[in-house]
Amino acid sequence: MKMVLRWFGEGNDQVPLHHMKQIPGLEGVAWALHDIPAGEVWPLDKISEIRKQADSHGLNMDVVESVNIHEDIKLGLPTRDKYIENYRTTIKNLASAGVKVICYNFMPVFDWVRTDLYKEHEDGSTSLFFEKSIIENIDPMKLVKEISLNKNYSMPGWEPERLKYLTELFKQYEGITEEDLWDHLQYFLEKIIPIAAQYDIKMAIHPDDPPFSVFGLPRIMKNKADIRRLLGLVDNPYNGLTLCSGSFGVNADNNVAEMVREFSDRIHFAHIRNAKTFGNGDFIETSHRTSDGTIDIYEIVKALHEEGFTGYVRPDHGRQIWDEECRPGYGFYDRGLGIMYLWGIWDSLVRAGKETYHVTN
Ligand code: DNO
Ligand code: MN
Repeated sequence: MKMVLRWFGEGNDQVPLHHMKQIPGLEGVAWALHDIPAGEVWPLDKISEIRKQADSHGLNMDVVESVNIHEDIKLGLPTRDKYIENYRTTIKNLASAGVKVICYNFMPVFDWVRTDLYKEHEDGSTSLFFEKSIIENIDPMKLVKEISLNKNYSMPGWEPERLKYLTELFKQYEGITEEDLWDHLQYFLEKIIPIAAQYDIKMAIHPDDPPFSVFGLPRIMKNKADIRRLLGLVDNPYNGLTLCSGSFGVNADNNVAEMVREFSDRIHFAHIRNAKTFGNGDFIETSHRTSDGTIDIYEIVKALHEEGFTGYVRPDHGRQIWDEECRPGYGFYDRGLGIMYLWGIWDSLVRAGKETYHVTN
């Protein structure tokens, strides 16, 4: 596996690249042009600027996370063709900088959703927390108002500049079913995958986080059956998956290690993180260690190893520890610890494999 770390860009990330480079075995960054609005073309000069920054620190920029999809594409509006054309141009531009994988998601309106960004653990660390009953009882429009008053909420999708569009967006999604969303995803992929294949960039959809509907919005990337359907929409290796253990794994019916075994040849990128579930839909993100959460990280890494996985991996969200100032979910210290845990499992599997080989041969 090739280890990368999410990087929000110079001036936008609290961690300088030279610190990232000090993490053992880190090969690259999963980056994005966060200032380019969804739907617009990513310009070549900005991409080559990233190339220079990454190169000068000996890191690759093979993985982009994410090129976000304009809502008109998810909604299936006539204007989608223009945005899809822009997406195709962005793919070509990214190919010229050597990008290999594009992670994206097809979640309406929001990316990940949580109810507390700083939930305290017994040891004083904090992490992202999801309380299902709160989400079920929230009137999203009321929340929009509250956030507009106290501009202090930093979850993806709820950015202050986006609040004024949220009311309208919710209206637009009224009557859009999961089947509609599938049709819109198929339409998108049929236009995108041929160009991705031509330019040798693998598309890797990220699952819904959490893997169930929120605020009555349709969500279609929640479990094994959904992945099978996705891969069949356009049956081409360039149409693949970002296997996010923490997104799928908070539904106890999703056995993430089994998913790895079934879909390994179409997993282009893996996000690995743990969470502790409480059986009622609530969950809290924990350290990566298997015994700290409910998701069997050891089994997932073992499955990747046994499948001969050579794709990209990153530790996903981490806790906020050691009083670090960072964006929620993206503490450097805990993600660094996470990487070392993943390497620990991986290296011992590699070693055990070699030793077995010596014994039997
Ligand atoms: C959480 C993160 C996501 C991811 C996007 C990709 O699990 O990995 O926010 O970056 O969904 O589009
Ligand atoms: Mn993820």
